[in-house]
Amino acid sequence: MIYERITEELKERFREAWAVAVLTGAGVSVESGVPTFRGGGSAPVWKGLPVEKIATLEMLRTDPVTFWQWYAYRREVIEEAEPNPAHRAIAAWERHFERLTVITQNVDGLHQRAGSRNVLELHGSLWRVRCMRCGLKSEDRRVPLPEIPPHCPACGGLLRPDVVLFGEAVPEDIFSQAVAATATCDLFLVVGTSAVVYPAAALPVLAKQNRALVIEVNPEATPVTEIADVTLLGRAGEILPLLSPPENGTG
Ligand code: BV8
Ligand code: ZN
Repeated sequence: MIYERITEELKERFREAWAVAVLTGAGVSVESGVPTFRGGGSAPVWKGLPVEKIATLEMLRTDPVTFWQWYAYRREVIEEAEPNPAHRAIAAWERHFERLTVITQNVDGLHQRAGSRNVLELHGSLWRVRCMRCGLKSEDRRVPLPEIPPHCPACGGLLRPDVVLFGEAVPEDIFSQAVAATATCDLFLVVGTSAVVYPAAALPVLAKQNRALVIEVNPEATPVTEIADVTLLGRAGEILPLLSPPENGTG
């Protein structure tokens, strides 16, 4: 059901929720200046390559320079980015609801920077790297990187971002926590995702099956729109603050 605006009844139902899960995608970071991946289709993200091509092990192996140029570029953009009102609204909601779980497909760390504490990073983090030879995993916030592609300080092996590339499994423990939060929430928000990437895109369906109230926030319709109870067409940075319960808990 596509709503053009937020009704008092919707705000009431939102406020009354007990356990909330929020699935976010690249759209929640657009107003922080971080580009999305598809813009509705399968837009090229780097040198004419779509994300499905460049965010793969095959690309990392065959052309590590191009692969890492894209990730280095994103690290530079994200380092400059600030959490926007959408990230901050979601962080504030942690104080209002009994339980709130952020399930994000984003690797930018902006939810944590906005103050969210309960964040499940389904696709990993751009700020962690992993050595492909010795497996050493570490936080790496160097911008710019000293070399492209970067190498392991311990063994000199090739580093990769600690993200889930296409064809790789989402970490089992993280995904099972996301499934548990989705299956037990009474309010499921889907914010800023084109909902085409699995297994994340299966979560709104699971929320619906568990009879949660499913609210989508996106300027465009997506596959979730068909199953959502309410789709609020608009930008997350504008809409989420309007949904927020009053901070002082009254009303
Ligand atoms: C796997 C890397 C198997 C990190 C990414 C069925 C079942 C299982 C798998 C598949 C399946 N069918 C196909 C697959 C394969 C594949 C897949 O889903 N392909 C798709 C394209 C069809 N899935 C996988 O490969 C997954 N792995 O299944 O492995 C396996 C299983 C067991 C054991 C071994 C192997 C891995 C998926 C993760 C891939 N990695 N990224 C990184 O560098 O970021 S996914 C990539 O797309 C991004 O990371 C991003 O997280 C993700 C989703 O994109 P969105 O976040 O939705 O962004 P997008 O640009 O698409 O949309 C933005 C939206 O925002 C738009 O709707 C726009 O309207 C909206 N918007 C714009 N402005 C605003 C806004 N919204 C609000 N406010 C605004 N202002
Ligand atoms: Zn190493």
